[in-house]
Amino acid sequence: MSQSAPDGCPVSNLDPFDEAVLRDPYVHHAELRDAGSVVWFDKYDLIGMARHGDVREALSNWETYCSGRGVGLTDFAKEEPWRPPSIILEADPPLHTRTRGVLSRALSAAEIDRFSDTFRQKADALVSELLNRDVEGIADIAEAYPLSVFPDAVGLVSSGRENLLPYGSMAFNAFGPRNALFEEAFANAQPVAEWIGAQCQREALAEGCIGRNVFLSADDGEVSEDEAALLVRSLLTAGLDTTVHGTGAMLLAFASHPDQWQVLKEDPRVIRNAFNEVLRFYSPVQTFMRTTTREVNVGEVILPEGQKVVLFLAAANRDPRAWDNPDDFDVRRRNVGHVAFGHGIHVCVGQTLARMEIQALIAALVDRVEQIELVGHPQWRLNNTLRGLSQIPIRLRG
Ligand code: OVM
Repeated sequence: MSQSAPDGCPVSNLDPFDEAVLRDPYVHHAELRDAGSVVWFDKYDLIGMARHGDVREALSNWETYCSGRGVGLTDFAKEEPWRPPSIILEADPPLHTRTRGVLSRALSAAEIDRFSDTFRQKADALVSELLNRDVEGIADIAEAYPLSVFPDAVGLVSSGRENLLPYGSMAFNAFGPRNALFEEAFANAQPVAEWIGAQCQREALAEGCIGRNVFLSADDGEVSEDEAALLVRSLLTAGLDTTVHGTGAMLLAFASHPDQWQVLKEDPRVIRNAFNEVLRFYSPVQTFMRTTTREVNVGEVILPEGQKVVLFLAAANRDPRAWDNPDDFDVRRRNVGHVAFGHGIHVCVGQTLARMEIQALIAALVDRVEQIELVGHPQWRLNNTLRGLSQIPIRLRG
């Protein structure tokens, strides 16, 4: 575009948001890792990092790699964001420290535990209903199950919940360039964003639920009423498409690795590690970006201040420098250190809820299902940030 690569920096002509790349990223991720610690994307004046060690370092060093200028391609210091910035995701300390504290409390293990029995009951009921039938794994499970538990846990009204997935799709596409995927996601943006905005108000949320409880921090004076509403917006943005993609990835992983399903059947204590392996292996959130706050040396290359850096979480999670046989899906492997939930001060604040949801579903499946059988071809659903399926025809063989 206009800038040029920093001295000594390998250059890539790849468009990481090209549909062919999003569909089949692995060969490109390997090339990026092998090119060096950093790579320059000519098309976007963008630096990329794909090695596990470098991605972890950038995620750890929030003072140098900030989030307040946005965690997508748009530099909030230079261009208008598509919506008022998130005050947790797209913020740095000290603001982030305050808002993170509020959502940490609303999403603490003690709060989330209250939903544990309900999640398991919903999962058991769904599995019973679908057992030994041909099912469309994404619509019937990966979307249906999170939609049956998450909106209730947040405290949303019933009508209009169909806006949640389109809004998540908008938000995650908006981290990328203004390409066809972005345009498609935003084709009907206004009514979707309007509904979301209305559900973020205190009065819209059921008493005692996670969303409403965010406003307890407004009562305490920790955040303003408007800030509490923005934090509920974060829950609604980040809480559903992610678990849908995580659930879809779980189905794909076990449908294509039946031996690994047998490991779970034999020892359900492996479920937690297995879900981490699903996340490492598929990385539903493929990338997040940062912006440098100062000049910084990465190996031999000097990045200037104000440089956008895309962190390839998915590439880090399969970096052979960090993992033995990274392309093997192995539910027993030691997978701590994967960056599918990020790392550092911005590491997913909702992961306890996400884990409880999906592990309850896996446990229900392990109880009743001998094999998750693939009975047709999975179809990818492309998004500038998320990688997942639109369809996976399966049979839950009991
Ligand atoms: C937010 C948020 C947080 C995490 C992920 C995300 C769209 C959004 O605070 O709105 O993805």
